[in-house]
Amino acid sequence: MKLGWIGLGNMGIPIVLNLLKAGYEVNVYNRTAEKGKELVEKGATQGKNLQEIVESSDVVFTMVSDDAAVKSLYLENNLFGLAKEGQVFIDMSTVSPHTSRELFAEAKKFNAAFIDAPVSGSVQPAKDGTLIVLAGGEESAYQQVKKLFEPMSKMSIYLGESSSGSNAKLAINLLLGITVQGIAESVLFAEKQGIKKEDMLTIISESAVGTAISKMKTPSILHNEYPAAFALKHMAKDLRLANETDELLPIGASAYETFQQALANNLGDLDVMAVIKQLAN
Ligand code: NA7
Repeated sequence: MKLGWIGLGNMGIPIVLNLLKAGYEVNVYNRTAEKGKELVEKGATQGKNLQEIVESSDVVFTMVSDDAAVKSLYLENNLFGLAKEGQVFIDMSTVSPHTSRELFAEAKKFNAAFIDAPVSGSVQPAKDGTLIVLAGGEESAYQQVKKLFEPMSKMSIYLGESSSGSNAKLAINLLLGITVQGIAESVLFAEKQGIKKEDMLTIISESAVGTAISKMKTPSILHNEYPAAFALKHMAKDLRLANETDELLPIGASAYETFQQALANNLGDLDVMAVIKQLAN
């Protein structure tokens, strides 16, 4: 199966590397072409334009930043208009469920299939091939392509009609945002009561509410350094998309507010855990 891949950001590059390692032929494209260099060295081909990607591929993946980027690809550049009968397009970007449904309907007009398949997991799981793929769309299309998710993930899950993947992604990242804010609040509260950060972080990680995330973020909090593993701006985006559904419950609504404030305070390019800087203010 020949694959086309559009979008070589922090997530796209390691995922394509895993597809290449698994033996797939991948033709890549990125708005900023230089980012394809490493992949070409590892065996990918690089398409000159979007048309070349769609025409040379059986299945086309997109993984770009947000709704505007996805719409620019699919609608302004009319990707589906270039499609072969029955061609499958998989969007792995995190976008609003509304956008996923809009693109599903657009694909239908051109007899193409569209799957929303965002992932749970950031750059390290992308490198390790241990993402979780959350898929929505027609089940027959999912069955046709689900093997392609194996090199990049520990599991893929078909969740139902179009936008189910996007909805599940917002739900899991809602929990991530709440959890990260919760860790920050616990540490800051404890500190105010005279408990050392390192002691509190040990207690959290060893307790019943200790999670992979609390262990993973402990060094950052201790050193007060937040290089982005998952950028705060992406979390702020995901919480904004969840908020746009008007269905956030109290803690989620509060996390939404906190992350928007952190974004306004220029913390967006730091790691999601830098929300602690916002709360410490
Ligand atoms: P990055 O590292 O910020 O990369 C974003 C990618 O999206 C990058 O390839 C960009 O191309 C591309 N992009 C952004 N806007 C456009 C437009 N308008 N047209 C075409 N391509 C565009 O994001 P991640 O890889 O970390 O994340 C990808 C998704 O997964 C995102 O939805 C996250 O929330 C989860 P560039 O290199 O700037 O030319």
